[in-house]
Amino acid sequence: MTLEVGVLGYRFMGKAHANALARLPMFFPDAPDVERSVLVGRDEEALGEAADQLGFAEIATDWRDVVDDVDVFYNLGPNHVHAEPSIAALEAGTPVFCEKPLAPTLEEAEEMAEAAREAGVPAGAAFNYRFVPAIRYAKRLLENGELGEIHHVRGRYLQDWLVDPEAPWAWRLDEEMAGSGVLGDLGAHTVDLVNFLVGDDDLAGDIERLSGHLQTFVDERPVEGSDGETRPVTVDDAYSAQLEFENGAMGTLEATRYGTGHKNDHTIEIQGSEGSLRFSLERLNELEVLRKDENRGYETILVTDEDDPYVDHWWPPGHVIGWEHTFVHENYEFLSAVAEDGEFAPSFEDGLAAQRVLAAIEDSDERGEWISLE
Ligand code: SOE
Repeated sequence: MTLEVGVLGYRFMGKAHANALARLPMFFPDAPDVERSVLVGRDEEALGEAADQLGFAEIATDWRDVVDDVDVFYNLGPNHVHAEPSIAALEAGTPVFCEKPLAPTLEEAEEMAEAAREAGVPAGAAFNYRFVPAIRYAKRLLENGELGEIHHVRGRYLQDWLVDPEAPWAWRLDEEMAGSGVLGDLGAHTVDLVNFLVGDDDLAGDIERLSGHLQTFVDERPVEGSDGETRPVTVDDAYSAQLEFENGAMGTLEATRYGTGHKNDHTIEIQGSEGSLRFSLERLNELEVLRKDENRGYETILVTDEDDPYVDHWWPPGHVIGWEHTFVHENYEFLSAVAEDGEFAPSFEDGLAAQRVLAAIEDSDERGEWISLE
């Protein structure tokens, strides 16, 4: 059986997922057969060019003509178009894979998760960093209890594309379209990784309460190609949060688009009673692990062996992989779940769980107090 995939969005994420779909038969021969069937967008000319480049058979300018017609619907559009098409697809019984954050607002994320529950078909949130081999390796160590009782979790995501006050306005800076700024764009990734890595009841458990702080450094930016026109920035440029987990562990999170010199620097650190670990996206083939009893500082583990997660699908041991491979891994898992009518994680429920944390951070910033999550 060949799964016909309809994809909404043909820019950055459209390309990342189209590349993943093209790689699957070559590197994951047990993946279901997939046809890049329809590419959806509004600008017919740009869409036609993108469809040729990304290998799609057809184009459509209205997602309504597509969601019922394909076997799988990918929603890779900007955040404000996540809810309506995804819900329509789910109501038509079509499995949906949606980019993060799940939605611009908590209300929409709740509606999407509800639609997924009712549809009973796979509904995936595309948190690609769960599919880094080193992150899977870290998860295995944590699940095996090798770090012991968890005390500290730190997540930091630094980019710098707004540090120049003249950097142009973009949809990601608009509350209507994006929902939030760096919080939803980068914070969502960190929150999801934290939930994934330590969220089990026998590790740190759920985030129970938090305090958050948001900041916008430049509140107006030039419109690219215009003659001096500007547009307001209506979202956060940076956020930080302090967390308390169910088991009493403490967490600190932050992200910024003003992290001068840092292009895509996502780091996670965890300290438990038996050891510590740290991961940096800039060195994604490595995991640093410190074991208390060995007392020799951090050991750098190259997660590039054939028995490491996903690695045997690629190159011989030691031949490193990169950012785009995480998309191949998540597409493999998601499409396999679709073909086998199985479960996929991160699901819309996981997307909603992250969204609850993001909303609480905003709420805490507005109210100037700690917020409890139910
Ligand atoms: C923003 O610059 C961005 O592209 C995010 O939207 C992605 O989710 C992140 O993986 C890289 O940075």
